[in-house]
Amino acid sequence: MSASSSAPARDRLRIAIQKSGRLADPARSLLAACGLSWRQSRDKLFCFGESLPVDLLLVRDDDIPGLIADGVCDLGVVGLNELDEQAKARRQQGLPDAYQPLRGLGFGQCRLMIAVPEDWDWQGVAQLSGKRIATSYPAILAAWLRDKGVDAQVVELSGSVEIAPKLGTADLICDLVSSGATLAANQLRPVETLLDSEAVLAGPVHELDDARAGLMAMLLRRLDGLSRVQDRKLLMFSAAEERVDALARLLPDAEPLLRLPGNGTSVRLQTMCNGALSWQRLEELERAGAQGLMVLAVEKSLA
Ligand code: PRT
Ligand code: ZN
Repeated sequence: MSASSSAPARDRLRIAIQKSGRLADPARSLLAACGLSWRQSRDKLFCFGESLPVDLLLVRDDDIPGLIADGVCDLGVVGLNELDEQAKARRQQGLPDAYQPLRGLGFGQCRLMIAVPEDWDWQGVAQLSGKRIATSYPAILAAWLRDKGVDAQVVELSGSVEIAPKLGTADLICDLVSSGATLAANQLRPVETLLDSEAVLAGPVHELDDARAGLMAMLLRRLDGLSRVQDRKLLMFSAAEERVDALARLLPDAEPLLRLPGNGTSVRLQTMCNGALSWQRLEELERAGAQGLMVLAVEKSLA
């Protein structure tokens, strides 16, 4: 039986995103790139979908997994760190799984790491035994310590974790790191990674069984289309027939060259390339006989 079968059927999809913070703008931009647009409501917590029946709920990131678990929202954009923490906490309480990451979104990258005072002579995880570790991720940390067979004390803090060793409330910390500047500023050194995180689109563990299922499938397909074309470039040029093989050899990382009808003396060619095509590379192709080189960014794709 699906989880939603007891709930009234809904024909609008509801997505929770962060109201403000690191993931707020990229989440909105990504959904807009999927063709969604909204009428902003006055309280700015609920945005009514205009182009499609897909509404947005603007909330704190910590609330997103719970909103999906309760069926208030169907999808959410949230850090894998937050989703994993709440999933593990549910499991530790004996509750069933209620959400899952559906797609990695390629932004909000960071790592959940153990960091120790810089003056420690780091020998390995056994050194954590008997120590107090400050973190906002107690469930992930507890599971990791159990997995490593280390008996340490988890000190749960909701913020300012980096300052805990200086304040004497903990010996070391377990926190998110991106550039590493915050750790360095607090004389801490990252030594172990517990989780590589990024923003994910999270959804329920059970499939929806009303009109929302089609909307969700469409959204996922569009997201996949966007990630497929990310960093892809369409390269177009012309060349004399006898130069084509040499030019193809200069493009080993591209798809096979596609021939289009030319003007008799030359062939028109196109191919998809991954990553940036530098000026240097284009000049090299030109020297090998390519004419009228053109690089076009790919915006959308359906497979
Ligand atoms: O108000 P709300 O509860 O919604 O926001 P929040 O303050 O809880 O979250 P926010 O906006 O700070 O972060 C949202 C998500 O962004 C996190 O859950 C992560 O998935 C992701 N993210 C990516 C980060 C970082 N990078 C990050 N560097 N979240 C936090 N940090 C913090 C980290 O905790 C530490 O204090 O930045 C500091 C370290 O940064 P560096 O660059 O100095 O290493
Ligand atoms: Zn938060």
